[in-house]
Amino acid sequence: MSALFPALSSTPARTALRFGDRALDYAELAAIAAPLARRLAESRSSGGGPVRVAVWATASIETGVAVVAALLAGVPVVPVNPKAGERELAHIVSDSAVSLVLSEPGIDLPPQLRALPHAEVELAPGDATLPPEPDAEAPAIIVYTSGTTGPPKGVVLPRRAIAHTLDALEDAWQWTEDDVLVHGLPLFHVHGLILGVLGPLRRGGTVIHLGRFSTDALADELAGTGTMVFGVPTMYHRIAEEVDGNPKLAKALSGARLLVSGSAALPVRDHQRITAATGRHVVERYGMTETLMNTSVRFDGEAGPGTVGVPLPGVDLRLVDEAGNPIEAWDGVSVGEIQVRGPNLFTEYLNRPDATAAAFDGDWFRTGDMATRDAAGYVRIVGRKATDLIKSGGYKIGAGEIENALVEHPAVREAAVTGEPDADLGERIVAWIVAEGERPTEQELADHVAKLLAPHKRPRVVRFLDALPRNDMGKVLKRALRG
Ligand code: MCA
Ligand code: AMP
Repeated sequence: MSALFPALSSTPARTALRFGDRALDYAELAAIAAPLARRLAESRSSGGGPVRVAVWATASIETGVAVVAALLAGVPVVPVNPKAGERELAHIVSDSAVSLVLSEPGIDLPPQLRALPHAEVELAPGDATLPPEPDAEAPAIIVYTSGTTGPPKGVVLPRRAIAHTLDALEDAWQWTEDDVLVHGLPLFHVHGLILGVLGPLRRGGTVIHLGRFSTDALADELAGTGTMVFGVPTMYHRIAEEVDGNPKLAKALSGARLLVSGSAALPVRDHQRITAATGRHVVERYGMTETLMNTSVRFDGEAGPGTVGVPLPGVDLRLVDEAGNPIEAWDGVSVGEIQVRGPNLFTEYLNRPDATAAAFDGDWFRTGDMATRDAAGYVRIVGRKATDLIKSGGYKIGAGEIENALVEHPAVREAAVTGEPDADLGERIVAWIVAEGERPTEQELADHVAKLLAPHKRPRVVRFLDALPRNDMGKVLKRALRG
Protein backbone atom coordinates (compact mmCIF):
# COMPACT_ATOMS: atom_id res chain seq x y z
CA MET A 1 0.00 0.00 0.00
CA SER A 2 1.20 3.50 -0.70
CA ALA A 3 1.89 5.75 2.26
CA LEU A 4 -1.03 6.50 4.57
CA PHE A 5 0.27 10.04 5.13
CA PRO A 6 2.21 11.18 2.04
CA ALA A 7 2.25 14.79 3.28
CA LEU A 8 4.74 13.86 6.02
CA SER A 9 7.40 14.15 3.37
CA SER A 10 5.72 16.16 0.60
CA THR A 11 4.50 19.36 2.34
CA PRO A 12 6.90 19.96 5.26
CA ALA A 13 5.98 23.57 5.99
CA ARG A 14 2.21 23.23 6.16
CA THR A 15 0.55 23.07 9.60
CA ALA A 16 -0.63 19.54 10.36
CA LEU A 17 -2.03 19.70 13.91
CA ARG A 18 -3.02 22.59 16.13
CA PHE A 19 -4.37 22.17 19.65
CA GLY A 20 -4.73 25.50 21.47
CA ASP A 21 -1.53 27.44 20.98
CA ARG A 22 0.54 24.33 20.21
CA ALA A 23 1.01 23.39 16.56
CA LEU A 24 3.17 21.06 14.48
CA ASP A 25 3.88 21.37 10.78
CA TYR A 26 4.37 18.20 8.69
CA ALA A 27 8.16 18.32 8.98
CA GLU A 28 7.92 18.58 12.77
CA LEU A 29 5.28 15.87 12.97
CA ALA A 30 7.50 13.53 10.90
CA ALA A 31 10.56 14.34 12.99
CA ILE A 32 8.69 13.65 16.25
CA ALA A 33 6.59 10.66 15.17
CA ALA A 34 9.26 8.81 13.16
CA PRO A 35 11.66 8.06 16.05
CA LEU A 36 8.73 6.85 18.19
CA ALA A 37 7.45 4.77 15.25
CA ARG A 38 10.87 3.19 14.75
CA ARG A 39 11.08 2.34 18.44
CA LEU A 40 7.63 0.73 18.35
CA ALA A 41 8.43 -1.18 15.14
CA GLU A 42 11.80 -2.38 16.42
CA SER A 43 10.51 -3.56 19.76
CA ARG A 44 7.71 -5.42 18.00
CA SER A 45 10.03 -7.19 15.55
CA SER A 46 12.42 -8.10 18.37
CA GLY A 47 9.55 -10.10 19.84
CA GLY A 48 9.62 -8.41 23.21
CA GLY A 49 7.77 -5.27 22.25
CA PRO A 50 4.18 -4.17 22.05
CA VAL A 51 1.78 -6.10 19.90
CA ARG A 52 -0.85 -3.47 20.57
CA VAL A 53 -0.56 -0.08 22.16
CA ALA A 54 -3.15 1.88 24.13
CA VAL A 55 -3.28 5.63 23.57
CA TRP A 56 -4.69 7.64 26.48
CA ALA A 57 -6.75 9.74 24.13
CA THR A 58 -6.92 13.15 25.76
CA ALA A 59 -7.75 16.05 23.43
CA SER A 60 -4.07 16.86 23.05
CA ILE A 61 -1.50 17.15 20.31
CA GLU A 62 0.35 14.17 21.87
CA THR A 63 -2.64 11.94 21.16
CA GLY A 64 -2.33 12.84 17.47
CA VAL A 65 1.41 12.20 17.51
CA ALA A 66 1.02 8.85 19.33
CA VAL A 67 -1.60 7.55 16.92
CA VAL A 68 0.39 8.64 13.87
CA ALA A 69 3.56 6.98 15.25
CA ALA A 70 1.79 3.69 15.95
CA LEU A 71 0.22 3.73 12.47
CA LEU A 72 3.61 4.37 10.87
CA ALA A 73 5.04 1.47 12.89
CA GLY A 74 2.19 -0.89 12.01
CA VAL A 75 1.43 -1.44 15.69
CA PRO A 76 -2.34 -1.50 16.27
CA VAL A 77 -3.65 1.35 18.42
CA VAL A 78 -6.43 1.15 20.97
CA PRO A 79 -7.63 4.70 21.75
CA VAL A 80 -8.88 4.88 25.32
CA ASN A 81 -11.42 7.36 26.68
CA PRO A 82 -9.58 9.14 29.51
CA LYS A 83 -12.90 9.31 31.38
CA ALA A 84 -13.59 5.58 31.03
CA GLY A 85 -14.68 4.02 34.30
CA GLU A 86 -13.00 1.15 36.10
CA ARG A 87 -15.11 -1.70 34.67
CA GLU A 88 -14.85 -0.44 31.11
CA LEU A 89 -11.10 0.14 31.36
CA ALA A 90 -10.45 -3.29 32.87
CA HIS A 91 -12.39 -4.88 30.01
CA ILE A 92 -10.58 -2.94 27.29
CA VAL A 93 -7.15 -3.65 28.78
CA SER A 94 -7.70 -7.38 29.14
CA ASP A 95 -9.62 -7.86 25.88
CA SER A 96 -7.15 -5.94 23.73
CA ALA A 97 -4.07 -7.26 25.59
CA VAL A 98 -2.29 -3.93 25.10
CA SER A 99 1.29 -4.04 26.31
CA LEU A 100 2.19 -0.36 26.37
CA VAL A 101 0.37 2.90 27.11
CA LEU A 102 1.24 6.12 25.32
CA SER A 103 0.01 9.40 26.76
CA GLU A 104 0.78 13.08 27.00
CA PRO A 105 3.26 13.86 29.81
CA GLY A 106 2.11 14.26 33.40
CA ILE A 107 -0.78 11.79 33.35
CA ASP A 108 -1.39 9.70 36.43
CA LEU A 109 -2.86 6.56 34.89
CA PRO A 110 -5.66 4.71 36.72
CA PRO A 111 -4.94 1.35 38.42
CA GLN A 112 -6.19 -0.69 35.44
CA LEU A 113 -3.34 0.68 33.29
CA ARG A 114 -0.69 1.25 35.93
CA ALA A 115 0.82 -2.21 35.68
CA LEU A 116 1.65 -1.68 31.99
CA PRO A 117 4.77 0.02 30.66
CA HIS A 118 3.92 3.69 30.11
CA ALA A 119 5.67 6.01 27.68
CA GLU A 120 5.05 9.75 27.69
CA VAL A 121 5.03 11.33 24.26
CA GLU A 122 7.57 14.14 24.17
CA LEU A 123 7.51 16.63 21.32
CA ALA A 124 11.22 16.15 20.72
CA PRO A 125 12.28 16.01 17.07
CA GLY A 126 14.78 13.43 15.79
CA ASP A 127 15.64 11.61 12.58
CA ALA A 128 12.53 11.78 10.33
CA THR A 129 13.24 8.52 8.47
CA LEU A 130 9.99 6.57 8.41
CA PRO A 131 9.79 2.78 8.89
CA PRO A 132 8.57 0.72 5.89
CA GLU A 133 4.83 1.10 5.19
CA PRO A 134 2.86 -1.77 6.79
CA ASP A 135 0.53 -4.07 4.86
CA ALA A 136 -2.87 -2.65 3.82
CA GLU A 137 -4.78 -5.40 5.63
CA ALA A 138 -2.79 -5.05 8.84
CA PRO A 139 -4.93 -3.99 11.82
CA ALA A 140 -4.41 -0.28 12.38
CA ILE A 141 -6.89 0.91 15.00
CA ILE A 142 -9.16 -1.00 17.37
CA VAL A 143 -12.14 1.08 18.50
CA TYR A 144 -14.39 -0.16 21.30
CA THR A 145 -18.09 0.21 20.58
CA SER A 146 -21.23 -0.73 22.51
CA GLY A 147 -23.64 -3.47 21.52
CA THR A 148 -27.11 -4.21 22.89
CA THR A 149 -25.75 -6.56 25.56
CA GLY A 150 -22.44 -7.26 27.25
CA PRO A 151 -19.31 -5.14 27.36
CA PRO A 152 -18.14 -3.09 24.34
CA LYS A 153 -16.55 -4.95 21.42
CA GLY A 154 -13.23 -4.06 19.81
CA VAL A 155 -13.74 -3.20 16.15
CA VAL A 156 -10.57 -4.03 14.22
CA LEU A 157 -10.00 -1.48 11.45
CA PRO A 158 -7.33 -2.19 8.84
CA ARG A 159 -5.30 0.52 7.11
CA ARG A 160 -7.15 -0.26 3.90
CA ALA A 161 -10.51 0.77 5.41
CA ILE A 162 -9.11 4.00 6.82
CA ALA A 163 -7.40 4.99 3.55
CA HIS A 164 -10.48 4.07 1.55
CA THR A 165 -12.97 6.01 3.65
CA LEU A 166 -10.81 9.13 3.83
CA ASP A 167 -10.27 9.09 0.06
CA ALA A 168 -13.98 8.59 -0.56
CA LEU A 169 -14.65 11.68 1.57
CA GLU A 170 -12.05 13.62 -0.41
CA ASP A 171 -14.11 12.85 -3.47
CA ALA A 172 -17.50 13.59 -1.88
CA TRP A 173 -16.49 16.84 -0.20
CA GLN A 174 -13.77 18.11 -2.54
CA TRP A 175 -11.60 17.96 0.57
CA THR A 176 -8.11 19.26 -0.15
CA GLU A 177 -4.82 20.18 1.47
CA ASP A 178 -6.06 23.77 1.61
CA ASP A 179 -8.79 22.83 4.07
CA VAL A 180 -8.46 23.68 7.73
CA LEU A 181 -10.82 21.49 9.74
CA VAL A 182 -12.12 22.78 13.08
CA HIS A 183 -13.77 20.57 15.69
CA GLY A 184 -13.98 19.65 19.37
CA LEU A 185 -14.79 15.95 19.07
CA PRO A 186 -13.39 13.31 21.42
CA LEU A 187 -10.37 11.43 20.04
CA PHE A 188 -11.32 7.88 21.06
CA HIS A 189 -13.96 7.29 18.39
CA VAL A 190 -14.03 7.14 14.62
CA HIS A 191 -15.60 10.57 14.16
CA GLY A 192 -13.03 12.66 16.06
CA LEU A 193 -9.94 10.52 15.52
CA ILE A 194 -10.16 8.87 12.11
CA LEU A 195 -12.19 11.49 10.28
CA GLY A 196 -11.22 14.46 12.39
CA VAL A 197 -7.46 13.94 12.77
CA LEU A 198 -6.32 11.30 10.29
CA GLY A 199 -8.57 12.85 7.62
CA PRO A 200 -6.77 16.19 7.43
CA LEU A 201 -3.40 14.43 7.76
CA ARG A 202 -4.13 12.15 4.81
CA ARG A 203 -5.10 15.18 2.71
CA GLY A 204 -2.04 17.14 3.78
CA GLY A 205 -4.29 19.76 5.32
CA THR A 206 -4.72 21.07 8.85
CA VAL A 207 -6.82 20.20 11.88
CA ILE A 208 -7.50 22.72 14.63
CA HIS A 209 -8.85 20.96 17.71
CA LEU A 210 -10.83 23.10 20.14
CA GLY A 211 -9.94 21.04 23.21
CA ARG A 212 -13.61 21.02 24.05
CA PHE A 213 -16.52 22.15 21.92
CA SER A 214 -17.91 25.63 22.42
CA THR A 215 -19.66 27.92 19.97
CA ASP A 216 -17.31 30.79 20.92
CA ALA A 217 -14.14 28.81 20.23
CA LEU A 218 -15.62 27.54 16.96
CA ALA A 219 -16.54 31.07 15.84
CA ASP A 220 -13.04 32.31 16.64
CA GLU A 221 -11.32 29.61 14.58
CA LEU A 222 -13.70 30.01 11.65
CA ALA A 223 -13.12 33.76 11.72
CA GLY A 224 -9.44 32.84 11.45
CA THR A 225 -8.25 30.13 9.06
CA GLY A 226 -10.91 27.41 9.48
CA THR A 227 -12.73 26.18 6.37
CA MET A 228 -14.58 23.05 7.53
CA VAL A 229 -16.45 21.94 10.66
CA PHE A 230 -17.20 18.43 11.93
CA GLY A 231 -19.70 17.91 14.73
CA VAL A 232 -22.33 15.65 16.22
CA PRO A 233 -25.98 16.83 16.14
CA THR A 234 -25.80 17.97 19.78
CA MET A 235 -23.13 20.50 18.76
CA TYR A 236 -25.20 21.72 15.78
CA HIS A 237 -28.25 21.90 18.05
CA ARG A 238 -26.31 24.19 20.39
CA ILE A 239 -25.26 26.28 17.37
CA ALA A 240 -28.89 26.42 16.17
CA GLU A 241 -30.08 27.55 19.61
CA GLU A 242 -27.59 30.41 19.63
CA VAL A 243 -26.91 31.48 16.08
CA ASP A 244 -29.89 33.78 15.67
CA GLY A 245 -28.75 36.06 18.47
CA ASN A 246 -25.02 35.74 17.85
CA PRO A 247 -23.95 37.66 14.71
CA LYS A 248 -20.31 36.67 15.19
CA LEU A 249 -21.18 32.98 15.12
CA ALA A 250 -23.52 33.45 12.15
CA LYS A 251 -20.85 35.30 10.17
CA ALA A 252 -18.17 32.73 10.99
CA LEU A 253 -20.38 29.84 9.86
CA SER A 254 -21.44 31.72 6.69
CA GLY A 255 -17.81 31.89 5.68
CA ALA A 256 -17.09 28.17 6.14
CA ARG A 257 -16.71 26.02 3.05
CA LEU A 258 -18.33 22.93 4.56
CA LEU A 259 -20.31 22.11 7.72
CA VAL A 260 -20.60 18.35 8.29
CA SER A 261 -22.80 16.56 10.83
CA GLY A 262 -22.72 12.86 11.67
CA SER A 263 -22.91 10.12 14.34
CA ALA A 264 -26.67 10.59 14.71
CA ALA A 265 -29.56 12.26 12.89
CA LEU A 266 -29.62 16.06 12.79
CA PRO A 267 -33.25 17.17 13.25
CA VAL A 268 -34.72 19.08 10.30
CA ARG A 269 -35.54 22.04 12.56
CA ASP A 270 -31.86 22.46 13.47
CA HIS A 271 -30.88 22.21 9.79
CA GLN A 272 -33.39 24.91 8.97
CA ARG A 273 -32.43 27.27 11.78
CA ILE A 274 -28.75 27.11 10.82
CA THR A 275 -29.48 27.62 7.13
CA ALA A 276 -31.79 30.55 7.87
CA ALA A 277 -29.13 32.30 9.98
CA THR A 278 -26.05 31.52 7.90
CA GLY A 279 -27.14 30.66 4.37
CA ARG A 280 -25.20 27.39 4.72
CA HIS A 281 -26.58 23.85 4.47
CA VAL A 282 -25.22 21.35 6.96
CA VAL A 283 -24.08 18.25 5.08
CA GLU A 284 -24.92 14.91 6.70
CA ARG A 285 -22.91 11.76 6.29
CA TYR A 286 -23.70 8.32 7.66
CA GLY A 287 -21.27 5.82 9.06
CA MET A 288 -20.54 3.36 11.79
CA THR A 289 -17.49 2.29 13.72
CA GLU A 290 -17.57 -1.05 11.87
CA THR A 291 -18.04 0.40 8.39
CA LEU A 292 -16.45 3.83 8.63
CA MET A 293 -18.34 6.07 6.19
CA ASN A 294 -21.10 4.67 3.99
CA THR A 295 -22.98 7.61 2.52
CA SER A 296 -22.81 11.36 2.35
CA VAL A 297 -24.47 14.35 0.83
CA ARG A 298 -21.91 15.50 -1.71
CA PHE A 299 -20.38 18.97 -1.76
CA ASP A 300 -21.93 19.59 -5.16
CA GLY A 301 -25.07 17.55 -4.44
CA GLU A 302 -28.53 18.36 -3.18
CA ALA A 303 -28.47 18.94 0.54
CA GLY A 304 -32.03 18.15 1.57
CA PRO A 305 -32.43 18.02 5.36
CA GLY A 306 -33.21 14.53 6.60
CA THR A 307 -31.13 12.66 4.06
CA VAL A 308 -27.68 11.18 4.63
CA GLY A 309 -26.92 11.40 0.92
CA VAL A 310 -25.77 8.76 -1.51
CA PRO A 311 -23.32 5.84 -1.16
CA LEU A 312 -19.69 6.90 -1.21
CA PRO A 313 -17.42 5.69 -4.03
CA GLY A 314 -16.64 1.98 -3.61
CA VAL A 315 -19.46 1.36 -1.10
CA ASP A 316 -22.25 -1.05 -2.11
CA LEU A 317 -25.48 -0.38 -0.23
CA ARG A 318 -28.73 -2.31 -0.24
CA LEU A 319 -31.95 -2.29 1.76
CA VAL A 320 -33.24 -5.65 2.96
CA ASP A 321 -36.76 -6.52 4.12
CA GLU A 322 -37.64 -8.51 7.23
CA ALA A 323 -37.35 -11.80 5.37
CA GLY A 324 -33.82 -10.88 4.33
CA ASN A 325 -34.69 -10.13 0.69
CA PRO A 326 -33.21 -7.08 -1.03
CA ILE A 327 -35.75 -4.31 -1.72
CA GLU A 328 -35.42 -3.42 -5.38
CA ALA A 329 -37.69 -0.36 -5.35
CA TRP A 330 -35.95 3.00 -5.06
CA ASP A 331 -39.23 4.67 -4.17
CA GLY A 332 -38.42 6.71 -1.09
CA VAL A 333 -41.03 4.87 0.99
CA SER A 334 -40.10 1.18 1.26
CA VAL A 335 -38.23 0.72 4.52
CA GLY A 336 -35.51 -1.88 4.94
CA GLU A 337 -32.35 -2.54 6.92
CA ILE A 338 -29.22 -0.97 5.44
CA GLN A 339 -26.56 -3.52 4.52
CA VAL A 340 -23.21 -2.47 3.12
CA ARG A 341 -20.10 -4.02 1.65
CA GLY A 342 -16.89 -2.54 0.36
CA PRO A 343 -13.29 -1.70 1.21
CA ASN A 344 -14.48 0.59 4.03
CA LEU A 345 -15.43 -2.34 6.30
CA PHE A 346 -13.71 -3.57 9.46
CA THR A 347 -12.06 -6.99 9.59
CA GLU A 348 -13.58 -8.46 12.74
CA TYR A 349 -14.64 -7.92 16.33
CA LEU A 350 -11.57 -8.69 18.41
CA ASN A 351 -11.84 -12.10 20.14
CA ARG A 352 -15.49 -12.37 19.07
CA PRO A 353 -15.82 -14.66 16.01
CA ASP A 354 -19.44 -15.34 17.02
CA ALA A 355 -20.35 -11.65 16.95
CA THR A 356 -18.41 -11.12 13.71
CA ALA A 357 -20.28 -13.98 12.01
CA ALA A 358 -23.64 -12.72 13.27
CA ALA A 359 -22.98 -9.23 11.91
CA PHE A 360 -22.70 -10.40 8.30
CA ASP A 361 -25.08 -11.78 5.71
CA GLY A 362 -22.49 -13.26 3.35
CA ASP A 363 -20.18 -10.36 2.62
CA TRP A 364 -22.88 -7.80 3.48
CA PHE A 365 -22.61 -6.12 6.88
CA ARG A 366 -25.92 -5.70 8.69
CA THR A 367 -25.96 -2.15 10.07
CA GLY A 368 -29.20 -2.44 12.07
CA ASP A 369 -30.23 0.96 10.68
CA MET A 370 -33.60 1.20 8.90
CA ALA A 371 -33.92 3.46 5.87
CA THR A 372 -35.58 4.31 2.58
CA ARG A 373 -33.90 5.14 -0.73
CA ASP A 374 -35.36 7.42 -3.38
CA ALA A 375 -35.07 7.36 -7.17
CA ALA A 376 -31.93 9.51 -7.10
CA GLY A 377 -30.29 7.11 -4.62
CA TYR A 378 -30.65 9.36 -1.57
CA VAL A 379 -30.82 7.39 1.67
CA ARG A 380 -33.05 8.53 4.53
CA ILE A 381 -32.58 6.85 7.91
CA VAL A 382 -35.89 6.31 9.66
CA GLY A 383 -34.92 4.27 12.71
CA ARG A 384 -32.91 1.45 14.14
CA LYS A 385 -33.67 -2.25 14.60
CA ALA A 386 -32.44 -2.55 18.17
CA THR A 387 -34.39 -0.65 20.81
CA ASP A 388 -31.61 -1.45 23.27
CA LEU A 389 -29.12 0.86 21.55
CA ILE A 390 -29.23 4.49 22.61
CA LYS A 391 -27.54 7.37 20.77
CA SER A 392 -26.89 10.16 23.22
CA GLY A 393 -24.75 13.15 22.27
CA GLY A 394 -23.58 11.07 19.28
CA TYR A 395 -22.28 8.27 21.52
CA LYS A 396 -23.70 4.78 20.99
CA ILE A 397 -24.59 3.22 24.32
CA GLY A 398 -26.01 -0.25 25.01
CA ALA A 399 -28.90 -0.42 27.47
CA GLY A 400 -27.59 -3.79 28.71
CA GLU A 401 -24.23 -2.53 29.90
CA ILE A 402 -25.90 0.23 31.94
CA GLU A 403 -28.45 -2.20 33.41
CA ASN A 404 -25.62 -4.53 34.45
CA ALA A 405 -23.83 -1.65 36.12
CA LEU A 406 -26.98 -0.41 37.89
CA VAL A 407 -27.88 -3.77 39.45
CA GLU A 408 -24.44 -3.85 41.03
CA HIS A 409 -25.49 -0.91 43.20
CA PRO A 410 -26.56 -2.25 46.62
CA ALA A 411 -29.75 -0.16 46.62
CA VAL A 412 -30.90 -1.45 43.21
CA ARG A 413 -32.89 -4.67 43.00
CA GLU A 414 -33.88 -4.42 39.32
CA ALA A 415 -33.07 -1.99 36.53
CA ALA A 416 -34.18 -1.34 32.98
CA VAL A 417 -32.71 1.33 30.72
CA THR A 418 -34.41 3.13 27.84
CA GLY A 419 -33.70 6.08 25.58
CA GLU A 420 -36.08 9.02 25.39
CA PRO A 421 -36.07 11.89 22.89
CA ASP A 422 -33.96 14.83 24.07
CA ALA A 423 -33.67 18.12 22.20
CA ASP A 424 -30.00 18.53 23.08
CA LEU A 425 -28.64 14.97 23.21
CA GLY A 426 -30.94 13.37 20.63
CA GLU A 427 -31.76 10.72 23.18
CA ARG A 428 -31.27 10.77 26.95
CA ILE A 429 -30.63 7.71 29.08
CA VAL A 430 -33.47 6.89 31.44
CA ALA A 431 -33.04 4.34 34.26
CA TRP A 432 -36.14 2.58 35.61
CA ILE A 433 -35.29 1.29 39.05
CA VAL A 434 -36.85 -1.08 41.57
CA ALA A 435 -35.07 -0.12 44.78
CA GLU A 436 -33.75 -2.53 47.36
CA GLY A 437 -34.60 -0.92 50.70
CA GLU A 438 -34.13 2.84 50.83
CA ARG A 439 -34.20 4.62 47.46
CA PRO A 440 -30.81 5.79 46.18
CA THR A 441 -30.64 9.35 44.85
CA GLU A 442 -30.45 10.07 41.11
CA GLN A 443 -26.99 11.54 41.60
CA GLU A 444 -25.76 8.41 43.39
CA LEU A 445 -26.83 6.22 40.50
CA ALA A 446 -25.40 8.60 37.89
CA ASP A 447 -22.07 8.68 39.74
CA HIS A 448 -22.09 4.89 40.10
CA VAL A 449 -22.48 4.37 36.33
CA ALA A 450 -19.97 7.11 35.50
CA LYS A 451 -17.41 5.46 37.81
CA LEU A 452 -17.88 1.95 36.41
CA LEU A 453 -18.45 2.73 32.72
CA ALA A 454 -18.10 6.35 31.55
CA PRO A 455 -19.76 9.72 32.34
CA HIS A 456 -21.58 9.80 28.99
CA LYS A 457 -23.26 6.48 29.90
CA ARG A 458 -24.77 7.81 33.13
CA PRO A 459 -28.58 8.04 33.40
CA ARG A 460 -29.86 11.58 33.01
CA VAL A 461 -33.24 10.67 34.49
CA VAL A 462 -34.10 8.04 37.12
CA ARG A 463 -37.65 6.78 37.65
CA PHE A 464 -38.60 4.45 40.50
CA LEU A 465 -41.15 1.66 40.14
CA ASP A 466 -42.50 -1.03 42.46
CA ALA A 467 -41.90 -3.66 39.78
CA LEU A 468 -40.74 -3.72 36.17
CA PRO A 469 -43.45 -4.56 33.63
CA ARG A 470 -42.77 -8.08 32.30
CA ASN A 471 -44.41 -10.48 29.85
CA ASP A 472 -45.32 -14.10 30.62
CA MET A 473 -41.76 -15.16 29.84
CA GLY A 474 -40.43 -12.70 32.44
CA LYS A 475 -38.91 -10.40 29.78
CA VAL A 476 -39.04 -6.69 30.61
CA LEU A 477 -41.59 -4.88 28.42
CA LYS A 478 -39.59 -1.80 27.53
CA ARG A 479 -42.36 -0.40 25.39
CA ALA A 480 -44.45 -0.06 28.55
CA LEU A 481 -41.74 2.13 30.10
CA ARG A 482 -42.73 5.64 29.12
CA GLY A 483 -42.28 8.86 31.04
C1 MCA B 1 -20.92 14.81 34.47
N1 MCA B 1 -19.62 14.61 34.35
C2 MCA B 1 -19.30 13.63 35.20
C3 MCA B 1 -20.50 13.22 35.85
N2 MCA B 1 -21.47 13.97 35.38
N3 MCA B 1 -18.16 13.06 35.50
C4 MCA B 1 -18.13 12.08 36.43
N4 MCA B 1 -19.23 11.65 37.07
C5 MCA B 1 -20.43 12.20 36.83
N5 MCA B 1 -21.50 11.77 37.50
C6 MCA B 1 -18.69 15.38 33.47
C7 MCA B 1 -18.48 14.83 32.10
O1 MCA B 1 -17.44 13.91 32.06
C8 MCA B 1 -18.13 16.09 31.31
O2 MCA B 1 -16.81 16.48 31.59
C9 MCA B 1 -19.01 17.09 31.90
O3 MCA B 1 -19.30 16.64 33.23
C10 MCA B 1 -20.28 17.27 31.10
O4 MCA B 1 -20.72 15.97 30.75
P1 MCA B 1 -21.87 15.73 29.74
O5 MCA B 1 -23.10 16.33 30.29
O6 MCA B 1 -21.93 14.29 29.38
O7 MCA B 1 -21.36 16.46 28.49
P2 MCA B 1 -22.19 17.19 27.43
O8 MCA B 1 -21.98 18.64 27.55
O9 MCA B 1 -23.60 16.69 27.47
O10 MCA B 1 -21.53 16.64 26.11
C11 MCA B 1 -22.12 16.89 24.90
C12 MCA B 1 -21.12 16.61 23.79
C13 MCA B 1 -20.61 15.17 23.95
C14 MCA B 1 -19.96 17.61 23.91
C15 MCA B 1 -21.81 16.78 22.48
O11 MCA B 1 -21.72 14.32 24.04
C16 MCA B 1 -19.69 14.72 22.85
O12 MCA B 1 -18.52 15.10 22.80
N6 MCA B 1 -20.18 13.87 21.92
C17 MCA B 1 -19.40 13.35 20.82
C18 MCA B 1 -19.63 11.90 20.66
C19 MCA B 1 -18.87 11.29 19.49
O13 MCA B 1 -17.81 11.78 19.11
N7 MCA B 1 -19.41 10.24 18.90
C20 MCA B 1 -18.78 9.60 17.81
C21 MCA B 1 -19.07 8.14 17.89
P3 MCA B 1 -15.97 17.23 30.49
O14 MCA B 1 -16.83 18.39 30.05
O15 MCA B 1 -14.73 17.62 31.19
O16 MCA B 1 -15.77 16.24 29.39
S1 MCA B 1 -20.00 7.62 16.48
C22 MCA B 1 -18.86 7.39 15.29
O17 MCA B 1 -17.69 7.60 15.45
C23 MCA B 1 -19.48 6.99 13.95
C24 MCA B 1 -18.50 6.29 13.09
C25 MCA B 1 -19.99 8.23 13.23
O18 MCA B 1 -20.89 8.10 12.39
O19 MCA B 1 -19.47 9.31 13.50
P1 AMP C 1 -21.26 4.06 16.21
O1 AMP C 1 -21.49 2.61 16.35
O2 AMP C 1 -21.03 4.77 17.48
O3 AMP C 1 -20.22 4.22 15.23
O4 AMP C 1 -22.58 4.67 15.65
C1 AMP C 1 -23.06 4.29 14.39
C2 AMP C 1 -24.52 4.59 14.30
O5 AMP C 1 -24.72 6.00 14.36
C3 AMP C 1 -25.14 4.18 13.01
O6 AMP C 1 -25.46 2.79 13.00
C4 AMP C 1 -26.37 5.07 12.95
O7 AMP C 1 -27.41 4.53 13.74
C5 AMP C 1 -25.89 6.35 13.62
N1 AMP C 1 -25.56 7.41 12.66
C6 AMP C 1 -24.34 7.82 12.24
N2 AMP C 1 -24.46 8.86 11.38
C7 AMP C 1 -25.78 9.13 11.27
C8 AMP C 1 -26.55 10.10 10.56
N3 AMP C 1 -25.99 11.04 9.80
N4 AMP C 1 -27.90 10.05 10.68
C9 AMP C 1 -28.49 9.13 11.47
N5 AMP C 1 -27.81 8.20 12.17
C10 AMP C 1 -26.48 8.20 12.08
